[in-house]
Amino acid sequence: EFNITRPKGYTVSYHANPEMEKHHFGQTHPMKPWRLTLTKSLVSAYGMPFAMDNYNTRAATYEELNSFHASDYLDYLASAPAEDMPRDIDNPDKEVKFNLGGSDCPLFHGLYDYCSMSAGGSLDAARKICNKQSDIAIAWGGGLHHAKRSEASGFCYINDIVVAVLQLLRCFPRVLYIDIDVHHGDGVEEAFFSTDRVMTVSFHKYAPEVFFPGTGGLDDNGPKSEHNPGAHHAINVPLNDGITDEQYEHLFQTIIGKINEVFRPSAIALQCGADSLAGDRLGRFNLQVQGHAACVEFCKKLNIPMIMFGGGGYTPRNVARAWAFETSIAIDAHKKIDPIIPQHTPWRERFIHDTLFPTLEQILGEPRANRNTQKRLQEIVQHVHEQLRFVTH
Ligand code: V1S
Ligand code: CA
Ligand code: ZN
Repeated sequence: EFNITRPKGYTVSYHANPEMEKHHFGQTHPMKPWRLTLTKSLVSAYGMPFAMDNYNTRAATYEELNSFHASDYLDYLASAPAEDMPRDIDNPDKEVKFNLGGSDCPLFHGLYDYCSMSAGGSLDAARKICNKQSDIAIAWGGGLHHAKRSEASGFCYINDIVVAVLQLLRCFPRVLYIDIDVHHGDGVEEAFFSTDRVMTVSFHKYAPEVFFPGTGGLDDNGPKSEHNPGAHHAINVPLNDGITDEQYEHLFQTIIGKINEVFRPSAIALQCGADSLAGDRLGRFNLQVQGHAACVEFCKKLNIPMIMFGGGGYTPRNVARAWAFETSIAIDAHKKIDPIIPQHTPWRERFIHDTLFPTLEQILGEPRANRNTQKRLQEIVQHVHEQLRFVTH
């Protein structure tokens, strides 16, 4: 039934753990780990697992998480009582200090297991890339780019990306981090502020004060202190509401193409947050699955070992569409898969005429007004080119 075969000449690995998907942030919280189940079921319905090495992800160890995170933070995360448990009267300030227990980063049952499994998948992916057992490693359960060394932030508790990139740095001289989540990849940017071995690039909606996390302006390129090798190695692409596929693809290809020439990365870490799609519950862009996926395809064509992480994405069926289609790009099957979603998937029973590429009217809702002028996008490209003049390798 499926004519999906292993790609010729390279290996793709898929890292997931069905246990992760059973965790709940709470009824009204936008982050729904079951979107990972939906993604996996769509990937399987298309027969894609036949074309990849499939690994059941383990939990990262305390020592592995400790490669980036502070011990007192990890200790508290491991022991923190769930929301409905009695509070620890000896530690009233710890939740505040670590930004835990608010509405963005609630303390839920199994939190530590959830975090360590997310990081375990990303770390396994990095190890497969390091020892050349895979050329593209997929970890949709990772991509939690806001977590800091000693602080949870924006639905992220453990920064699996930083942990994975630290692993990549053991085997590769330079790593390029690219972030297409609608939010600024602040945690990853900050973690590598003082090294020239990692260049971070985030495309995001930017409106300080009103849109989370409020950082990532065009001029924020890493601390410009005199002896900081990391200066000019943080690239930010601040965008307005309603950006289209055409504009985004052009911007992405121009900027990433140039960075590839100048920085010459030996590995790529690509955060594929799907909240940059049109119709996302938190996002503001007009990207279609095709436009989002074009970024993945562009990176793949650079022929550099790559990890693909998940991230945000709050309209679960669109998240599954994007990540399943991007998995098909990784295995080079995207030109032959049928856009009509196959029979036998749980969702096909309810949505008989569903396709991978819904038209705006079908599901994504009214497009947003596009607030991105060509003039502004040109200025952004210009500024990035100026930053890259400082980069020599
Ligand atoms: N935008 C947004 C948003 N929505 C929520 C939220 C809504 C309902 C809930 F029950 C709980 C939280 N929080 C936010 C943002 C955080 C966005 C994180 C994005 C994560 C990622 O996609 O980049 C990667 C996985 N938080 C805020 O805007 C902060 C507040 C300032 C306002 C909202 N309240 C709930 C908390 C404080
Ligand atoms: Ca981003
Ligand atoms: Zn996001």
